[in-house]
Amino acid sequence: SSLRVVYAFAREMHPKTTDIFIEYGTAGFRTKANLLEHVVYRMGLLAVIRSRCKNGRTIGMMITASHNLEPDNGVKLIDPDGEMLEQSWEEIATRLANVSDNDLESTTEQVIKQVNADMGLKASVYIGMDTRYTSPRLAAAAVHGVMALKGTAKEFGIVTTPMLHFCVKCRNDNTYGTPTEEGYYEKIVGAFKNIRQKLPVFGHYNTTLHVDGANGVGGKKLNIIKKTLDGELDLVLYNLGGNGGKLNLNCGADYVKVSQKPPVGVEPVPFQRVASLDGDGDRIVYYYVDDSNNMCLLDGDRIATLLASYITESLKACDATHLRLGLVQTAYANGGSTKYITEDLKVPVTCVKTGVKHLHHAALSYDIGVYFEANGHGTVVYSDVAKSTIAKVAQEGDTEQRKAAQLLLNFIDMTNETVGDAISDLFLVETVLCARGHDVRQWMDSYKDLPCRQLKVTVEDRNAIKTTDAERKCTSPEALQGQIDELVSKYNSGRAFVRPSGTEDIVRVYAEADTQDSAEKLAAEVSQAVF
Ligand code: NG1
Ligand code: ZN
Repeated sequence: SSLRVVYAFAREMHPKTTDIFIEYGTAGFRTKANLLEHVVYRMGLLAVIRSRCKNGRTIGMMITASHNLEPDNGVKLIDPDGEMLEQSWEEIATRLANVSDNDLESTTEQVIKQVNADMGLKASVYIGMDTRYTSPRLAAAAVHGVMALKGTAKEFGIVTTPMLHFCVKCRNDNTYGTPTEEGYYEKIVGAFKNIRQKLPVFGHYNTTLHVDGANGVGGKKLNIIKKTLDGELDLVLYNLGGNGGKLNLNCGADYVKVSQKPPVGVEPVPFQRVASLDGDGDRIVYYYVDDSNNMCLLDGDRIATLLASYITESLKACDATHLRLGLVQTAYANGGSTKYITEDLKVPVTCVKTGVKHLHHAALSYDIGVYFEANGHGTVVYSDVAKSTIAKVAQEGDTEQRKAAQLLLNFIDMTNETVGDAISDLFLVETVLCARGHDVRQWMDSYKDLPCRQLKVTVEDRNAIKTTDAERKCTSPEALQGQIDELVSKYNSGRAFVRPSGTEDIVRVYAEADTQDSAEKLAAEVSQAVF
């Protein structure tokens, strides 16, 4: 059959050169770039099968390893509504990625049967990549995979991960926008410009924003956007990938969040507002240094509370408080933020397992769901009921209500609801700070974070660690949770947990306590217990 030729081609062009088992984890497949070519080719095959299962709707494939260093790369699939690949397909992806070249043909046939794909249908796959030097080669393997099963591949070249999610969503639902990079700017940046016409700059808000681009794609795209802004926001960009700057090395959102240090390349100026993106533009954290050069981090928890409190106020102004707003966090959320959300904002909180797909899913159960990982990955999702309610107020409310509702509609347009998006989140944060006339200190004043520390521990088999209760409790090895409880009990406001990373071959340890010293000590002691 013609498929025979396809599999022979795969063996020749994209052979499996490693026996190392690879798993579709928290963020797709991610490992050293030179171990990925056959995996990406096979994901091209799978994307076509998935598209046919979805009646020919478009599927996305993003080549990126996000915040990992340059030698790594990865691939993840995007479902038709712009969401992460449905969880039940992760096992299928893992199976297809790991079979030998000889078994690729029979396994592919099995998968097609299992998912009941009609291979006579058309299939469409959108492919994007980050700035890594290994990405073009992998994107080519993706195209080969798609073509092998007679799907149509469209390459977007270098785009942020959220831009590709956006384009996939638009392609399958044209009410959401135009499925191009320009369409993305039009909707998101356009909404920001609209809002700025309605909100005068006042108070302590300053239109200058400094941004660390992690030497990745996000900074490059902001550089394009910067040229279209007209005083609404003055972007000063750093770490754009030139001058030998290395991707994510001592810069970017993950570095800033985990090390709690400013990135290289950005001069620390007291109380200057800085945003730091990650390598593929789906995460953002803010920070400033105070006059004693202390690092003050405004992380994902901080962004989530800012957005949730602003939307709550807007709903009041629209007289639409019956819409249920909720916030979704993970175990990494700072205890200080959770307390503030429940006790002061009086917004319900759900805690779920690490990984945006879990947060996104939980957020959908509210009329308006705000979700953020502490590391700065998150967004807001609005149900159809929420959107139509607000749209109705914008038409039929009294003058003040109409004004508030129109502003909120622009705010919704500015939101990339498909997935956490550093660029969209940046505009959301800037809008709230501007609306309130706030600077970074006033933003920071809303609540106090508990001092915390995250550590990585290398162990022989990280998957020996099993967890439950949204990863806050450890069930295996059996004695470990008892040891952690005992260590935690020695500290005021102590909390700690461990879990195997889904993206690196390590175990992550998190600890918080009433002082930085105690948090450091607790994290070190728990690491000892793991090791
Ligand atoms: P792992 O490596 O599973 O902890 C990390 C982040 C996740 C998520 C993914 C994907 C932490 C503690 N973990 O997952 O939140 O963003 O990467 O990028 O930040
Ligand atoms: Zn990322």
